[in-house]
Amino acid sequence: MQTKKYLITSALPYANGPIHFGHLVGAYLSADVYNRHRRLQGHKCLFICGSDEHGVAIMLNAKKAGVDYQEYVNGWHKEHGEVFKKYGVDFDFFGQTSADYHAEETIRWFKNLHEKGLIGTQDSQQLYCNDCNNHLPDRFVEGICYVCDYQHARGDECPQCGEFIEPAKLKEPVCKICGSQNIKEVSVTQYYLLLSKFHKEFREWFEAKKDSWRKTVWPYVDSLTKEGLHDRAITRDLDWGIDVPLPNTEGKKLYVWFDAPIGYVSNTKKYLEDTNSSEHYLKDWWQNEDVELSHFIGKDNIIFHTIIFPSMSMASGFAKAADNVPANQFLNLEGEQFSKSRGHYVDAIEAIDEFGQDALRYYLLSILPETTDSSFSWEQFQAKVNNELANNIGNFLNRCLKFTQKNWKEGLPAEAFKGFSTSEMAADISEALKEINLHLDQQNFRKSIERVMALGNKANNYFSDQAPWALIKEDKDKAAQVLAYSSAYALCLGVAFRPFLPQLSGKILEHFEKITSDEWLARLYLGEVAVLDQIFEKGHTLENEVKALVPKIQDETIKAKKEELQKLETN
Ligand code: B3M
Ligand code: ZN
Repeated sequence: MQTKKYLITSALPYANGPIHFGHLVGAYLSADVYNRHRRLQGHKCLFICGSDEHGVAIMLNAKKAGVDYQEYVNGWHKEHGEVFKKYGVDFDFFGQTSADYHAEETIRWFKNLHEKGLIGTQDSQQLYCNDCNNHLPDRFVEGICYVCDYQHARGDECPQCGEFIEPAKLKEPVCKICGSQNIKEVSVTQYYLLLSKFHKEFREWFEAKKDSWRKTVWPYVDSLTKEGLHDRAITRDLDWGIDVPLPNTEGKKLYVWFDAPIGYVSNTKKYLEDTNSSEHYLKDWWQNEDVELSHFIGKDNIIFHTIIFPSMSMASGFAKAADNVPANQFLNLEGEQFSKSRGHYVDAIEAIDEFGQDALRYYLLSILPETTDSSFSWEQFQAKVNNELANNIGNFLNRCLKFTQKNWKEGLPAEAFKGFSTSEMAADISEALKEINLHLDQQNFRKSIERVMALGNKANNYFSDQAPWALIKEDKDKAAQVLAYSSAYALCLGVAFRPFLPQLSGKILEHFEKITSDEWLARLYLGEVAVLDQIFEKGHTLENEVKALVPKIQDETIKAKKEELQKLETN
């Protein structure tokens, strides 16, 4: 197979609060699976993320917490890094947008676009608090929405009707910094990204994506951009953020959404430097047309990743525009939106410490909101983990490995494996592995994990149908063959699980460590079952102790989880 390069990004999480399941399924788990998958196929990948550390929401929360901005974002950056590690989301680099290297890269982009005439000034009416003397952009002000009358519309958008808000039009505005209603309108000059000038180039690029992008993404962006592109204010009067790199702009910072996506690029640069790579972040990656670039995001980030950042990239020439933007829909919790403030919320760290990576990755991947919103439910979590992962996969592996170890201490002989690689069963496995590859190539994650589970189901049925525990009493050689075939099946399952459940896969593959090589496993991953002949050439002995691979979740545990959630909600 021809090797390619893949640049994979996950939305930079705001360093502003805990990561929950909604985030994990939105932008991180599928990206991680895709990254592992492309590497297993032998391609060269970079998986880049980092904390998004500017913006008004962060400033408000840091003020509330009584710590300075840098200390505040550093705290969340550290915690998020730990969460990703626990969930096995294995970025090559997880940087910070408050770092100097990021400001440096962002300034290069700003200056370039400014020189090209794609950034210019416009005057607009903004709000200013007379009591605390702050400009009130974005979330610094709340008021009644002039479209739908919602009470808590913000200075940037109305969370109820989704309207893009002109702050000066908000009814009864309140300062979110000091609570004052003593607010005046001021005329302010800001810098704008003049996207309206880039419409033609944008559409040329965008229209070519029609057939390859998700049906939840392309038509939406199409409707937003058919007629024209809106110019966007990209500066704010704030004291936290990257300084506007032009004379006479004191007190002005770049808007968080201008610098955040550039974080993908700056973090790549920093990563290559830190690892003493001979590669150049632009020439070898971001400007390299042979690289496939995918942005993994939740649906609320579509506009910036499909319109604004691609336009900035193409106009500056600093980066290629995305090849794919596999945006996910939302995940709810027991049918309702996650909400930390209402207590409708699950602590992702507590959950993984209690249930482990395999159970949570499995369940979250199986309910990935790829085409429609989906919902996390504790009961369904238990049912899926117990019935599918434990009873089906875990049960098969346990039975197969334990039975082998007990009855063939000296190992299964080579003859017992003869014929497997050319059997119908092996052909079936090969087909499944190839299909899994294809689904993953196309970023269809739910279909791919369903296919792995179907493979596991077949293995379990084969084992039950052959009933080796009875067979061994009549014909030990025949029983040896059943166990050899089952072991080969187990190895294939271990390989199939690699991108999805790296821990479970590792525990399976450990039992075959002595007889497999990376190259053989890589070929098997692609569906080349002939390699099994080489792997089992001398038979197979299980040397390590066989432990239960997938623990079941007890009813009481789930009951406790549901009660905990209710308690939090009523508090
Ligand atoms: N931080 C929004 C979010 O976390 C934003 C993404 C930036 S990606 C460049 O939902
Ligand atoms: Zn105020």
